[in-house]
Amino acid sequence: MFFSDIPKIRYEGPNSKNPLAFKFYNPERIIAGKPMKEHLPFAMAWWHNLCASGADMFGRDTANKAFGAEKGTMEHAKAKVDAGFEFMQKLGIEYFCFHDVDIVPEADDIKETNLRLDIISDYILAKMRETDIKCLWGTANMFSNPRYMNGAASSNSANVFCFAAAQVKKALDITVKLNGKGYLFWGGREGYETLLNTDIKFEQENIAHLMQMTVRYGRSIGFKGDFYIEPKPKEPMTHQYDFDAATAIGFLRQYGLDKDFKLNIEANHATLAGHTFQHDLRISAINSMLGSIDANQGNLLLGWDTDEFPFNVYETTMCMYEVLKAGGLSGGFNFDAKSRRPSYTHEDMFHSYILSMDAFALGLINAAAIIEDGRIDSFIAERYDSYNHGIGARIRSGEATLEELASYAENMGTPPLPDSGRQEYLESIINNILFS
Ligand code: XLS
Ligand code: CA
Ligand code: CA
Repeated sequence: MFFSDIPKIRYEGPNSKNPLAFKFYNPERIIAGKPMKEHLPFAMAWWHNLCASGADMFGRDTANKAFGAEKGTMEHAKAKVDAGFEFMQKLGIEYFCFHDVDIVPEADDIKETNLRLDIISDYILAKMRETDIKCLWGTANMFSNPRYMNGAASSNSANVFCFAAAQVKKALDITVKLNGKGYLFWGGREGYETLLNTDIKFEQENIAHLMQMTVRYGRSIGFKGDFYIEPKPKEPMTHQYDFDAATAIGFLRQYGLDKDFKLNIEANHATLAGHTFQHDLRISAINSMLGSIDANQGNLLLGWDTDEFPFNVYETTMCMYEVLKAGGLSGGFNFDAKSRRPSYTHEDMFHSYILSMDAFALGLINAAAIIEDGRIDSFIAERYDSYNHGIGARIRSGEATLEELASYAENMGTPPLPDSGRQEYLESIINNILFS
C-alpha cells in the first residue's frame, strides 16, 4: 500500500466538507437514462500520474514518485503498477492510458526494452484480472528520445522511420494483449521548425504510410478497437501537422484512414489551436469521428500546454453537451493532466482527480439539464426555420439553381435581414439552468 493514509473515495454529496470525498460524482446516479459511471468512463494517464514529478524547464522534481523503489529499474516499473492500481481502485477509475516508456525504462537496445514490456504487461494483466480495471488506449512515445528530433514517421531518416515502426508494433502488441479499446497516435514531433529544410508533402505521405501499415498489422492480430489521432497545433514543434480536428479529419480522408481512425480531442490542444474545446468536439462529432477525450484544461494566459486538471464547469458542461448529443464516446475521459508543481504530495494526486471527476459529473448533470430544458435546442432549430419551406427547402434539397435564386432575390422587394442571434439571452438561459 502506497496510499495507506488515503481511504476509498466515496460520494458524500455537495454538503460534505471532506476533502477526500466526491461532492458530485455519484457513480450510480442515473442521468439521462444511465448511471454516471457509464457516461463517464474515466481513465488515469500513466505518465502524469505515476511518472511526472514536477520538473519544469527551470526546476527539478518536487514530487516523489519513486513509490519505494529506485527510479529507472524494473522494480520501480512494478511499484508504479502497484501504486497505479491502488490509486485507481481508491477513486473508482476503471481505465488507464499509457505510453510504452511510461511503463518500463527504455533500454539502449530495443530488444531489451521489448523484453521489459513483455514482463511488465504480464504484471499489469495479472492486476487487471484481480480488479475490474481496463486499458483505454496505449501509444508509443515517439517524441522524447533524441532520435525523434526531426519527427518519427516524418523524420528525414528512413532508419528513424523503421525504429518508430518497431516501437508502434510493440506498443500495439501490448495494447492488444491488455485488450485496449484504442491505439493512439499523437504526432508531437510530426511537424517542422522551418520550411527551409522541410518537404511537407513527403513527410505527410510517410506519416500516412506508417498509419496504413499499423492498421493492416493491427487488424491482422485481431485488434478491433479504434485507432486515434490526437490533434495539437504546436509544442514541441513550431507547426504540427495534426493541427486541429478539421485538419486531422482531412488528412485521414485523404489517405483512406477515416474508417479505422477516430479523434482523441484534448481540451488544451483545442485552445492552443485557437478553438474552444467544444469546437473541436463538435467538428469531430459531426464527422462521426469523436472517439475519446483527453480531459484537462489550459491556462489561456499562457501560450503553451499546461495540462491542468479540469475545474471550469462551463467547459465541462459544454463538453458533456457535445458528448450527450453525439450519443456518448466509444472511448473515455483520460485525465491527461498534472497537479501543479507546488501540489507535490500524494494527497494532492487524489485531490486533483476528485476535483476533475466532480467537474465532469457537474458537466454531465448540467448538460443533461440543458437538453431536458430544451430552450437552446429549440432556439437553434427555429433559427434555421426559413429552410424548412419555400425557397429554403429547395436550397436544402439541392434542387435550386443559381439562376432561380438570383431571380428570387431580385423579386424579393424588401432586402433581407436575419433574426437576432440572441447570444446574451441564450447565455442567461445557461446560467439559469446551472444555478437554479
Ligand atoms: C502531449 C500529448 C500527449 C498525448 C499522448 O501534449 O497530450 O500526452 O496525449 O502521447
Ligand atoms: Ca493528450
Ligand atoms: Ca497535452
